[in-house]
Order: sequence, then structure tokens, then C-alpha cells
Amino acid sequence: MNSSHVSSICPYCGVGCGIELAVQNDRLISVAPQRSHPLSHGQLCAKGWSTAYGVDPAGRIHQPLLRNNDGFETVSWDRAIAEICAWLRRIGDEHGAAALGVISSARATNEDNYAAQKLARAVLKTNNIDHCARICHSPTVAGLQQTLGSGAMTNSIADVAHTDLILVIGADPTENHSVLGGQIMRAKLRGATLIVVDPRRTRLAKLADFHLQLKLGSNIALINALLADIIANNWHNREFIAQRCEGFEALAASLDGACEGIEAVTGVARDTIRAAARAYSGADRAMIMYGMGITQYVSGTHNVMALSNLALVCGQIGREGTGVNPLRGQNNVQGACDMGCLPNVYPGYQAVAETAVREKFSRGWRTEVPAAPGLTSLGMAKAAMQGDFRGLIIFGEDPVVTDPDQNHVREAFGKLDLLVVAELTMTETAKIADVVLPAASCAEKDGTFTNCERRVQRIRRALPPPGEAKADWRWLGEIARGLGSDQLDWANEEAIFDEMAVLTDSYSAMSYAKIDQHRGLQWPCNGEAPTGTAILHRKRFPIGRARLVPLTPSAIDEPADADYPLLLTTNRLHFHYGCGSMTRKSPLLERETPPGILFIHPRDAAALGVHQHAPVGVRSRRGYLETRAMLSEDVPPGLVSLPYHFREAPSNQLTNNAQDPLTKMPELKACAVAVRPLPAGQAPRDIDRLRGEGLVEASHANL
Ligand SMILES: Nc1nc2c(c(=O)[nH]1)N[C@H]1C(S)=C(S)[C@@H](COP(=O)(O)OP(=O)(O)OC[C@H]3O[C@@H](n4cnc5c(=O)[nH]c(N)nc54)[C@H](O)[C@@H]3O)O[C@H]1N2
Ligand SMILES: Nc1nc2c(c(=O)[nH]1)N[C@H]1C(S)=C(S)[C@@H](COP(=O)(O)OP(=O)(O)OC[C@H]3O[C@@H](n4cnc5c(=O)[nH]c(N)nc54)[C@H](O)[C@@H]3O)O[C@H]1N2
Ligand code: SF4
Ligand SMILES: [Mo]
Repeated sequence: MNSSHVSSICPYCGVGCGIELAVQNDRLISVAPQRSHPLSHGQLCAKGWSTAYGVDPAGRIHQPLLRNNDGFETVSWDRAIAEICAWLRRIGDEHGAAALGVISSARATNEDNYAAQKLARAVLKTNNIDHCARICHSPTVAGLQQTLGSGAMTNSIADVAHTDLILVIGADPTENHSVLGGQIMRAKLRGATLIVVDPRRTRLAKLADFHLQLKLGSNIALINALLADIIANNWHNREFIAQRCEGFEALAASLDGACEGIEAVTGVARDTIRAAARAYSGADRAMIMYGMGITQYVSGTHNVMALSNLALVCGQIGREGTGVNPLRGQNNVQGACDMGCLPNVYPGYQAVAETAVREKFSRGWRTEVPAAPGLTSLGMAKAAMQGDFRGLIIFGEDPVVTDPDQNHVREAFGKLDLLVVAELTMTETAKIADVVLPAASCAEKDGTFTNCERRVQRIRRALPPPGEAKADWRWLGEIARGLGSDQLDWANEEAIFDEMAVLTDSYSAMSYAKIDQHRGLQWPCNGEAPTGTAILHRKRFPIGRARLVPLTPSAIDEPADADYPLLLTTNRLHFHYGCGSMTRKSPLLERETPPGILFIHPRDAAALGVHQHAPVGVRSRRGYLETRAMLSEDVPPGLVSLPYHFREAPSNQLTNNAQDPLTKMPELKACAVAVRPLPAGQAPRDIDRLRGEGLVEASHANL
């Protein structure tokens, strides 16, 4: 028997735990934690332990598929690539490069993502390149770039063990960054203060010293009130502000009256706000950790900047155990952003708008690169509706389940001349593609992932891909070649990494050998910091002084009203991940939850005549779904919550596509809905059945 153990990194969340793949006769038989991994120290959460199911050949796509009149036919790679290239040429000739685009994957490697943005820019000649960070932490990238000069986690996971206070706001780390969530629990148990700001009573909220159970979307009002209390009581850090910040006077003046009526606006008691302000500002070292409850709002960028104000005014940044720490979600979302899979920046956040940057990449790649600004992912869908955008290559994303307003997404994709989807399994998006390509999973390719604390780690090929599946950078290279370009002709992953490092200052002193030697390197890792950087902004900010910015609280886009009397928020569950296409292959994870749940407060349930586990219909102005009610006092009255992992009852049937004007982040965390019990004896119908019966269209929303 042929067996081996291969060290790699968990393919789910941004914590980046170390896994060990046990392979026998080219089959992945189990996954266990790396005992001595510097972050996870021999721990994994239920998803990491279940990785073998997520990548198992069962249910994987094994060969390229081409749409025909009856569905899909199996074709050779040559045929699939030839069809794709013919379409790309035709669309480019008739409608110009702006009608083409690529959506890349925060689940795939840095090397795959670098290849994707290079295909878009150097071969297709468009900046239409984006990925799921758009609907995740794009407000972080934009907001912290403006205030601090760098849009990434300022500190390291290891700091949790050395801090005095942790402020978790709009994040649920025991469920979603579970190994880190466990470390936060241990920090609390050793005596650190824990403040949780969340409209739901999360597991950490139950353990916290203060739970500020704010009303949905009232983040800026609450943070401004904290700041007002801090400044009024002289709890701010004058020395830090004088030496390292600008804009304090304007910020302080803008906070006049910030505490008036604050209890009504936020739902949080005045005394609790003051006590939390005192604790945060008075702590020797205090860390802010935040997530989707901050970013997924039309005010997302301003919400992030408000947190930056709070940390700066208290001098809680640039030291161990402090900082503004966005909990980046996907295993490689930090990397996909770093690689320039965003329409406005090249690798290393070098701006497309700057001529010198375009010249640099033009020289580096020996070809002209486009100057016109690119479209965001949701912008591509919008342009498709208008007929201006016609050919889209997507890999490692399932927007039909994960983008807001599902009926709109389906309609927009239906208008494309060409939709290519490269996937592990037949996702809902793959089902409506023209060409489906079989992608290799993380266990079947080499490369790197960059975790939430900017740590670049190696993943390793442990077994061959099933059937004819290929690493994403390889088929991206074949498309380039089919279009007559040798731009993506690399010998292996290391060659891609080395090319990227030459063009990207923050990665410039990294190599595969050095990453192995140091068990991961945190960027910036360059001439000034040859072994990487654990804590950003120690002495100065990349923009010199940090900027304090006055911010006005704003309302959510769609408040509850007589027709839609409840507010809906969407959340995650520990046992499932994203669209569920990988975790739902695991019998262990699948056992834990029914396919769809609506969390509802017992008081609201009683008023509606809904009992525990009763089938319910939920409608918004955009769509309709059916699921089962889970009575829970962890959501306050007036608020219901749906996890977004279940294709049968996808919360994005209901969500609102209203967007943050600065980043186009949709308001995935708040919209108005109506809930009603289904007639006795009627089980929830899944979304395909409801669509078949014509019940999901917006025109039925008022039924
Ligand atoms: N198990 C699991 N883990 C995951 C994922 C997964 O799908 N499953 N996905 C990964 C990804 S892509 C990401 S981005 C991360 C996301 O991780 P988190 O950011 O933790 O994600 P969510 O659970 O969507 O939202 C976090 C919290 O925001 C709260 N919230 C809603 N509105 C507000 C508000 O106005 N203010 C405040 N302060 N809080 C609010 C919600 O109640 C929820 O508890 O998780 C990653 N890890
Ligand atoms: N209502 C609501 N909607 C949300 C959110 C929310 O909180 N509420 N959160 C949003 C957030 S934060 C995010 S990040 C998005 C996530 O949205 P998506 O990125 O669409 O979600 P994932 O489930 O991570 O989908 C990734 C797909 O990648 C495939 N995959 C994994 N590895 C590889 C690989 O190496 N190559 C290829 N080609 N494919 C691979 C998997 O099979 C999976 O189907 O969802 C967003 N949507
Ligand atoms: S915490 Fe995240 S990285 Fe670690 S095992 Fe769980 S899903 Fe994987
Ligand atoms: Mo995310």
C-alpha cells in the first residue's frame, strides 16, 4: 500500500489552521490537525476535521461539460477551451473588452488568483475582475486604506493571548472563526475583559462582561456615543492623537449631541455605553475584532472608519494586543485581494488609475494594459441586465446562492452570451452555465493561501485531481493560449509566485523556501522587513498620520413597515460554510442542522401562531421562500435571522441589493420581511419547486 502524510492549510475560513492530509493509494482517507502549527496548535473545528468529505471525488465534476439542447454533454478540454475562446473573441470583437469579465475565487490559491487578474488585464484587456470580497470585506479595504493607509488586520492572532480587552463587534467567531473563537474564550477565562456588540445573543455575548445588544444597523450611532463619552471624560489618549493622528478637532466637534436619545436609537442602555467606553479606553491593551455585522451595510465603509476612529482616539493601535482587526472570512480572501482581483487595483493595491502603475505592469508583462476602470461583480450583473456585459468566467463562487436578490442574479446571468463556471461540484451557478470546467481542489494542487492576519502559508498537492480536473491557473492559462497569448505559460505554481513577488512590494522578500522555513510569513515582507511583519503601524502609518473622520449615523435602507413588519438579518452556522457545496457533503456536518432554519423570538412566533419547527413562508419585496421556524431568545423580538448556507431555502431570495455608495457592498444584514405559518400539514417547499410553481417572483411578493 502506498501511503503518505502531507502538511497543508484548511480550505475553509480565514484563520488558516494547519491540517495534515493522510493519503492512501491516491485517496484522501482522513484529515487531522497539524500538532505544532503556530496558530492552531493542534486544533481544528468541525469543518476542518471534515475536509476529506469536501474534496472527495464523489459528487465532483470530472470532465468539462458543454451545454446542449438537453442539458450538458461531456467534452474534451480542447473542445471546451476552443468553444470558450471562440465566444470570448466574438464578444470582444462585437462589444469590446468591457463586455467581458472574470470573477475569481477567495477559496483558490494566490497563484490561481494572480493568474485570473492577469488573464483579465493582460489578455482580455479589461479591469472587470472581482471576487466575493466585494460582498464581504470591501468596506474594510476601502475604509482602513483611507484612515490607516492599509486595509488589513493590523495585528496577529497570537495577540489574543496577550491582550487585556477584546471588543467583538458584528462578528460571531465561535461559529465562524472557531479556533480563534476558542482562543477568545480562553482569553476571557484568564481575565481579559470581553465586550460583544451584536443584535443577536451569540455564544460570546453570553460569556461577555458587556453585551451591547444594539438595533440592527445602528453601529455608527453607538460608536459615536462611545467616542463622545471617551472625549467628554478625558479618557482619550492625547499623546497618541497629537503625535500620530490628524483631524481630532473636527471629529470631537462632530460628536456634540452624539449621546442624546442614544438609548432609543441603538436600544443600548446609556450606562452600559458609558461603562463599555470606560473599559475600552482604560485598558492597557485592547483589540477590536469585527466582521460582517459592520461591513454588510449600505454604511459599511463608514462603519469601518468609525471603528478606526475609536481605536485611534484611545491609542489602541500599533502595539501588541491592540489594533483594528477585520476577521477576513475565506481561507484566501486576503490573498485574492492582495493579488489584485479587484477592479481598481493591481497586486499589492497598486491603483489602476495611476499611469506609473499601469506602465510598471505593462513593462513587467510586456503588453498593453487597460486604463478604463473595471466593473465590480454586482456591477457586471447589472451591466448584463442592460446588455452591455456578455461574457463571464467564474471560478470558485456560487453567486446564485450567495449574491443578494437571487431572482435578479438568475435573470442577469440568463442574459449573458457566455457563462463559464469552474467548480468542484455542480453548484446552482454551474447548473445555469454554458461551459462547466472541472477544477482541482486544494488537496490536489500546490500554492499559497494568505490568512486573515496576512500570513502566507503553503498548501501542497497530496493526490491527483479526480478525472480530468485541473488547477485553476492551468485552465486559465489554456484560455490565454487559445486567445494567442503566452502570458500565463508558467512551469509551475512557484514560478507564478516568483513573478508576483517581483511586482508586489509587500510580498517581495517571500519565496516558497522561505515560507516553509518560517512556517508562514506575514506581509509586508520586503527589504525593510525581510522576515515579515506581525504588527502594522508600530511607528508610523503608511499615510504618515492616521486620519480621524467625522461620521454621520445613517439608517438602514429598508426598515420594517406594515406590509413587512419584521427585520431579517442573515448569519452563519458553525457546521456549514458559504453556499454549502463542500460542507454539505459531510454526513457529520449535515446531521447537525436541517436544510434551512428561521430563528424567531418566541413572542413574535406566538403572535403569528408559529410553533417550534413549524413550516413557515418568508417573503420580502424581492422574493419568497419556505423553511422551518426555530424559536430562540437569542434573536430579539422584531428580528428574525436566516443562515445563508441552504440552497433549498436561500436567504438571498429575500435580501436587499441596496449598496454602499463607496464600495457597492449590498446590505446583506438587513431587510424587511413578512413571516406566516404554512397551512397545517404542508411541508416547506424547496426553492426549485416554488420557482416551478411561479411563486418566487417579485410580483408575487404581495400575495
Ligand atoms: N461556519 C462558517 N464559518 C465561516 C463562514 C461560513 O460560511 N460558515 N464564512 C466565512 C466568511 S466568508 C466570512 S466573511 C466570515 C464571517 O464571519 P462573521 O463576520 O462572524 O459573520 P456573520 O455570522 O455573517 O455575521 C456576524 C454577526 O454580525 C451580527 N450583526 C448583524 N447586524 C449587525 C449590526 O448592525 N451591528 C453589529 N455590531 N452586528 C451585527 C450578526 O448577528 C452576526 O452575529 O466567516 C467565515 N467563516
Ligand atoms: N445573505 C447573505 N449572503 C452572503 C453573506 C451573508 O452574510 N449573508 N456573506 C457573503 C460573503 S462574506 C461571502 S465571502 C460570500 C461567499 O460566497 P461564495 O464565494 O460564492 O461562497 P463559497 O461557498 O465559499 O463558494 C465557493 C465555491 O468554491 C468552490 N471551490 C473551493 N475551492 C475551489 C478551488 O480551488 N477552485 C475552484 N474553481 N473552486 C473551488 C466550492 O466548491 C464552492 O462551491 O457570500 C456572501 N453572501
Ligand atoms: S477555524 Fe477555520 S481554518 Fe480553522 S479548522 Fe475551522 S474552518 Fe478551518
Ligand atoms: Mo466572506
